Amino acid sequence: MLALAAKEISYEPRRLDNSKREQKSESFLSINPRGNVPTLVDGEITVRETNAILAYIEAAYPDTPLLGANPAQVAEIWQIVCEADDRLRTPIGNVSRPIFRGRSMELAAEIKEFIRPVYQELAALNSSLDDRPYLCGETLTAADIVVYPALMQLLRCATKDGVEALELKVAPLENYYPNLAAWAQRIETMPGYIEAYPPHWR
Ligand SMILES: N[C@@H](CCC(=O)N[C@@H](CS)C(=O)NCC(=O)O)C(=O)O
Repeated sequence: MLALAAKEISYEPRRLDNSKREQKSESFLSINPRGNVPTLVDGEITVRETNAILAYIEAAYPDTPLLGANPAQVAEIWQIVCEADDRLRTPIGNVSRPIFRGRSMELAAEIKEFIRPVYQELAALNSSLDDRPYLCGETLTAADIVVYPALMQLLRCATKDGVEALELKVAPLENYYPNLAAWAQRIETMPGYIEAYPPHWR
């Protein structure tokens, strides 16, 4: 949704409530047999997988490029997008899952272990913003679009009631990673941001 907002393409959001198993309903499985989100439906085309969706949007709507305007940019952006999968999205999922399931105290030691490699990535991303407003330069790209929700997921779980005791050392973001905090604010002022932010994340 952030990518569509950045390209100023209108869309109709559909939220599926996983707690009601809506992702596994017959009607959704007929669209995406894996029953996961995000899933994009554009006319006759259906695409699943975040990165495939980003690539499709770029190919179908090339104005306002998000995956680079020259080979060097393409390489830099894809590098961050791919690394974000392994080094941010997966470990942050491991940190947030037990917290969102209310098991933060019971699994405190594991959570602290899972978050360790994330600190290193966040420090590197924070430094990369010393001399640029966005992760790959002067404009928003898919790199920002992939990293931002992962970071929000981490902040949402780090600020959940009762989780302060774990001392996850990420919130408030400006205390730990000031460049990332300023960068997040930049993203949050873009047109279409509010509509793209999932309502159940508020
Ligand atoms: N690699 C996929 C991961 C998709 C994914 O795991 N989505 C989660 C929500 S963030 C989901 O739908 N989980 C429910 C399920 O897989 O049953 C992507 O990037 O799109």
